[in-house]
Amino acid sequence: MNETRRALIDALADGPIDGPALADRLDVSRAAVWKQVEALREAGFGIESGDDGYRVVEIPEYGAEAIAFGLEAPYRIEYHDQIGSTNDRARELAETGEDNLVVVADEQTGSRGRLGREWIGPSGGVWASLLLRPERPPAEIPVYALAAAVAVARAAREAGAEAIIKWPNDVLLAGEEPTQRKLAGILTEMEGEADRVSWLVVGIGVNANVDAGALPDGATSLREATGDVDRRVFLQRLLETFHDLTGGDTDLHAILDEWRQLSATLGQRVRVETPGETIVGEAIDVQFPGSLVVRTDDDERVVHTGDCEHLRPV
Ligand code: BT5
Repeated sequence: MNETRRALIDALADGPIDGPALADRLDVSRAAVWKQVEALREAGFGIESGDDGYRVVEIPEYGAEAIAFGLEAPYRIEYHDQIGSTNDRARELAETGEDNLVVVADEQTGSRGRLGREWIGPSGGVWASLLLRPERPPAEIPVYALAAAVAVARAAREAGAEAIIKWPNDVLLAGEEPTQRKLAGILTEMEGEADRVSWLVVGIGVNANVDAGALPDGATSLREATGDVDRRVFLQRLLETFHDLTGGDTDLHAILDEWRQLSATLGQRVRVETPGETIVGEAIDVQFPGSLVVRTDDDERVVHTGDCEHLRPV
């Protein structure tokens, strides 16, 4: 989507506006405004022109323009009906210098989980990868994944689903264990030097309007929990929360408190498989930038990375 299109969408989202005012605001000719309005109509928008100017009366269900319409976060959207992996596409765009961009797809045919695992991404999900260039050291990056989990959980709760977070950043739907099932996963990838990130891709996969039968065992979807959601609104809320938590000079430490409030891991007995060992104990806290503090029989351990399983109390 080009700059003029995005500016037009932003202007129309603010309310009715007439052609001359639009031409002024977009700094283009009235003919160019008309052409862009026609393009939006072709993209599925209902736009009436009345006495007070152009007015949007219908927004398409999903797609780049629909997601951008009314979005209160500074991201551009690239949309695909089908793609291999939104993370792969975002990484490709990172090489071209892009920033503050979100790659969104309806369906993924080659999406990835962590550690080379497969992610199933059928049509109807919310599959999105944010490409960012935060001016932060790489050591702080894990907290971005926590922020993404908070953003997903909040959007899911707004949609009526009782979402909780399992360390580090799986979003589950609450229920009696072991029936807590996975609603969403997050995969962050980055490139940088010791003291500065070059690019960061935050890949977010939410099983939204998807049949549970299309997902692996242990997975669930918003369709199963609450019925279908408006993916446009869901993704907008998610992106807005993520931006509130991480944008500009925000204090990233504040993310931890938000995470604690939504986490189902704290206070639980857990087994964490780290690359080197297995740690069993009670999860007592999370520490910046996202490490889990586990009290074992012998001492307290700070775990930076691993797969976590909630255990029944002994
Ligand atoms: C994750 O990995 O949970 C991170 C998933 C990130 C997916 C997003 S979608 C947009 C972006 N583009 C990508 O290519 N990826 C990101 P992990 O914790 O490793 O969990 C992977 C495991 O979850 C798999 O081994 C399966 O057991 C299970 N799984 C696969 N697809 C699933 C799904 N749709 N819902 C729930 N669980 C799933």
